[in-house]
Amino acid sequence: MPANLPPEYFKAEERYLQAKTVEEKILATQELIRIAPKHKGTEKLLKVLKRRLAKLRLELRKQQTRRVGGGPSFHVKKEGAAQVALVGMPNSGKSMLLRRLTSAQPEVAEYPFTTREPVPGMMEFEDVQIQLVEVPALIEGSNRGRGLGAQPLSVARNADAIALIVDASSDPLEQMEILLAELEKAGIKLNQRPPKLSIQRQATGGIEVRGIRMFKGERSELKRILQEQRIHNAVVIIEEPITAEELEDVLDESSVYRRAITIANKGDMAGEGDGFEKLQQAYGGRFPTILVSAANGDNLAKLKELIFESLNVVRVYTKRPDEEPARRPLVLPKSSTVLDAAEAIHKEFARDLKFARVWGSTRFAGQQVPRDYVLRDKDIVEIHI
Ligand SMILES: Nc1nc2c(ncn2[C@@H]2O[C@H](COP(=O)(O)OP(=O)(O)OP(=O)(O)O)[C@@H](O)[C@H]2O)c(=O)[nH]1
Ligand SMILES: [Mg+2]
Repeated sequence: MPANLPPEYFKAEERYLQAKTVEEKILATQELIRIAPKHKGTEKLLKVLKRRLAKLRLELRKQQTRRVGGGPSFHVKKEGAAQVALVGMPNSGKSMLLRRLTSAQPEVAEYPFTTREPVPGMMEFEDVQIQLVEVPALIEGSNRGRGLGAQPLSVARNADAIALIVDASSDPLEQMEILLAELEKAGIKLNQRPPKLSIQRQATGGIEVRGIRMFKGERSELKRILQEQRIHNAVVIIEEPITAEELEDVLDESSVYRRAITIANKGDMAGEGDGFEKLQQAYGGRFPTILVSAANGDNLAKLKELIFESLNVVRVYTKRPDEEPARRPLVLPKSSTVLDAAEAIHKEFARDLKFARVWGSTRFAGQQVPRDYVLRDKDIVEIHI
């Protein structure tokens, strides 16, 4: 069967051939996979592309480990409780914000692309440290190598959460649309969650599927997708409706799911009708949005709080019986249990855990709780082994 590839496909292929870095090759290959029509005639092609993508990812991982401690790199080593990428178009004020929120001192200037490499800085929020990284500017077409190329996107992809920065004084809605389109093309999904699905690999027994009714496609297609990922023996549990495409996305890791907020900067210059309201209306439901000014400091305390909230974590102070609680909290994903906290300290702690006492979210101070007790922000937990 002929593949009937659309003209965009050949353009993307050209970009792949021109790509100089592994990151750019990855993005181009992802785009090829997205563009290629999905039918019998393109099955082989898709297989080749996916294999190429897997190889490129491996290469990138190797490069990144090699680069640690080496020369200049786009990969920013994570420090602190989490890494948040500041992503925006040129001149939106990313550097000025970073200077305000951390002790980093990137150059601030009125010409575009002042920042050409990612700049990390540590933000203190109460008793946690959150790493912010200014990502070099995105523009329409970054994904295809325009502007500073696709490397900024790979930095964003690597962060734990994303802050979208727009200039509130010049059509923030349009900037937002461009940013979202670029991130989407790079497979970065914001404030969405991956479909609920679990795959338990087995040594033998072929493929067993539970919840097949929720797969919106042919059974043979499901098999093909699993085989392409070299999954031959597994129990697949589908817990909510999923299409073939979504399944492919989840499996080939081309999609990452990140939490995100919107920071509308230059609030000092934004007048009525400059578009902040429209931005709120269009995207406020999907992204917590805040109007700030890096120049005069407006709303920055609130912003720090919003950044912390965007991480969806809790702080937990562990203690031993008859001792004071730790000064620095453990930072754990929301809905972590006592057992998760014990595990974060040490594997053995988790293994030997008998019970815990909690101060904070419990009805009584120091109440005894079981190991599956869900901890809340600022709980103190005393582990008994
Ligand atoms: N009025 C006003 N100007 C700002 C604010 N934040 C930044 N600027 C100005 O906007 C320009 C760009 O600021 P930068 O912080 O360099 O912007 P950037 O997003 O880092 O730019 P690139 O690194 O080039 O992508 C500078 O002239 C800043 O003085 C703000 O809150 N209010
Ligand atoms: Mg900058």
